[in-house]
Amino acid sequence: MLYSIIDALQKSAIHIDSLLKKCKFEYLDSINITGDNQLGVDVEANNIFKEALLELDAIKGICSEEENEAIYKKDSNGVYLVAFDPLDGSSIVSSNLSVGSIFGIYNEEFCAKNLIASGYIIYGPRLEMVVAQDSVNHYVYSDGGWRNIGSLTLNDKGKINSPGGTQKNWSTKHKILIESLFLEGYRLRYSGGMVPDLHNLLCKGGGLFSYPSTSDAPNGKLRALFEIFPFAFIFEKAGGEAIGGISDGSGLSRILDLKIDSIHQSLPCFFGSKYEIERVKLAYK
Ligand code: P6P
Repeated sequence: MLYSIIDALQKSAIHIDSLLKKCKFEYLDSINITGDNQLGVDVEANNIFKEALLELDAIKGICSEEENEAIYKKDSNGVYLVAFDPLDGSSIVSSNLSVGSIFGIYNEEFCAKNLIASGYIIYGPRLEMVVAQDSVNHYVYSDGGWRNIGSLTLNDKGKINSPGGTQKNWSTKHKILIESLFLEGYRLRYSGGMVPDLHNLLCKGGGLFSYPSTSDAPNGKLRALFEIFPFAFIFEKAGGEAIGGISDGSGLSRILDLKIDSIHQSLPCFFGSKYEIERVKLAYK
């Protein structure tokens, strides 16, 4: 049953990749529920995933960054729910930087503990897809077909520091943490696209990606259900860790233990190799 979902996502990816090559990057008058401006291709990508998924018997419902509410099928025998960000990073697509789609497959309920598989598609020089279940499988689309090119794993310690958020709005402890990694020789790799930035960590053995609580975004910016939970699942399956939430003095929590109150809720988040996540835990204790 999961195969039919992955197959639908792979077919959608090919369609969206060809859309992106058509350079349709005009902004619409609309904004989505989290206040992001919408490109025409954002809405088209959303419709492609929505149609492809809702026609599957396995699907009970979906929710999308571009939809105000979750959509549940009437009289469905399906048990799977898919939460997706149809085109993440569309603000950088006009600069011809890589962007992506993110998805999480939930069993019966949209909550972290019911996440059974997740992944992303990256629209870059190559069209690629990563799917995590028991392991993290890496696929490339070439010569008209998807090919499994291996699995992605994280070293216990990496070399990349990928710090998100407006730096002047970082807390002092966050500034000290990020600076301390650079002083240890970590390399700055940050494009402003969550998918390519996290894919880079997964391909290059690890490090730290952070989007913390900031004075202008106390709950962070990235959305739990269709961005953070899927990547937390991927990073844990790749041998790393993912922590976040609001540090109420007791420190940060494992992301996949967190509960959310609304489908568009954002969370402060940290994804990385074990050594770097340990440094975050100490900094935020
Ligand atoms: P900032 C893109 O708009 C996005 O949602 C993620 O893809 C990315 O990680 C983040 O925002 C970048 O945000 O505030 O660093 O520009």
